[in-house]
Amino acid sequence: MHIRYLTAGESHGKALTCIIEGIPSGLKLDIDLINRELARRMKGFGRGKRMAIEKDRIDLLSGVKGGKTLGSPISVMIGNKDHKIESLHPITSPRPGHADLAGLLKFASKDVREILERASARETAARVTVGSIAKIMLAEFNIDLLSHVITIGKIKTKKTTTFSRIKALSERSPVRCIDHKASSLMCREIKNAIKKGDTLGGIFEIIIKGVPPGIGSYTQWDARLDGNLAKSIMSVPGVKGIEIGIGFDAAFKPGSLTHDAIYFNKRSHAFYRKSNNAGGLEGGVSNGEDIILRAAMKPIATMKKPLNSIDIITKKSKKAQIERADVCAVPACGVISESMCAIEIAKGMREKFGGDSISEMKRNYKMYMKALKRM
Ligand code: EPS
Repeated sequence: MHIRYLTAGESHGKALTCIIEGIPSGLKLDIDLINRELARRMKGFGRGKRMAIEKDRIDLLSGVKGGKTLGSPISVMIGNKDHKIESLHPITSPRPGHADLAGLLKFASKDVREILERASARETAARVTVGSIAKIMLAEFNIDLLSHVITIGKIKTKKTTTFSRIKALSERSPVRCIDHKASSLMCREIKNAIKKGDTLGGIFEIIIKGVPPGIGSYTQWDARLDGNLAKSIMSVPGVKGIEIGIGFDAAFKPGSLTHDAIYFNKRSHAFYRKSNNAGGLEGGVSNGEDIILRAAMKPIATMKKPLNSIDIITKKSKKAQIERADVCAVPACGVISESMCAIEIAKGMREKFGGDSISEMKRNYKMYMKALKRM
């Protein structure tokens, strides 16, 4: 069965919920791991006061017995402590850069509140829940994902190291940046933005390790893994750009300096590359190398020093609404995008290896991996 999921819930409603279908039976769901992932999403220097109010934890409603998945739909709830949607005042000045104005026009509304409640990035807590379940399934196949921050505002890091070092170092940094010096400069940039009533964006990278060759397909446009990963990251609030491997740089290089020459290791009977400019994806299919993606997040649209807007009732000029919000959420955006990628890889793995139970799926996976060695 294919993996599909839906989320529901408003930012200040009773709860966020999600239903996930297509997770095989017999998978041990580590609730603490899911809650830890939710806590990772809430972290990062520059996040707003809401993060101090909430303590996101899941309430598992269905699809699990004795700690293991049943193969039936899994439904989950995350309660909102700041549940006050019915008592919140109406808002009439849309924030440029947010869904406010487009949403008002689309849904024939005169209250921005009716738009922002669902458009808020709070919804991503439900997506991280789905992503954590996907990660638990992927761990059965030794597939692991990480995210780390490369730029915030004008501060950049160029440092890179091994997967496990990046994973450990990014968790220790307040902005998920592996470079200690850049990390403190990024915090300083965020502090300056707070002082100015402004906000900041940045770039983060996702690395996915252990994906076998052959996930995704070029045989149909919507089966391409590169397209599906890009779409899933682009759907995270605030993301404005995405690249895979060397991405936009490939446009400036000749083919001879772009494509990754193919080698064969006789001892391990495996193909390999000495470079990974393709970011692990060729023809929309995983090629066995690490999958590498980078995404650009725009600065948060809610600002303490707001831009000009129009009161939608009087049509007179008015400053955009000031709301409690983050000043910089690039680290969180990386964590959410990890989850989005985990879901897409999990979907691809389910399509390739099928099965109804995790043991059947693993059996199919092992046979495929064995067959690759005989090629
Ligand atoms: C968020 C919860 C929201 C915002 C933020 C993300 O809570 P509140 O609006 O009550 O402060 O802090 O949302 C936005 C930045 C946005 O633009 O929508 C969360 O849980 O991630």
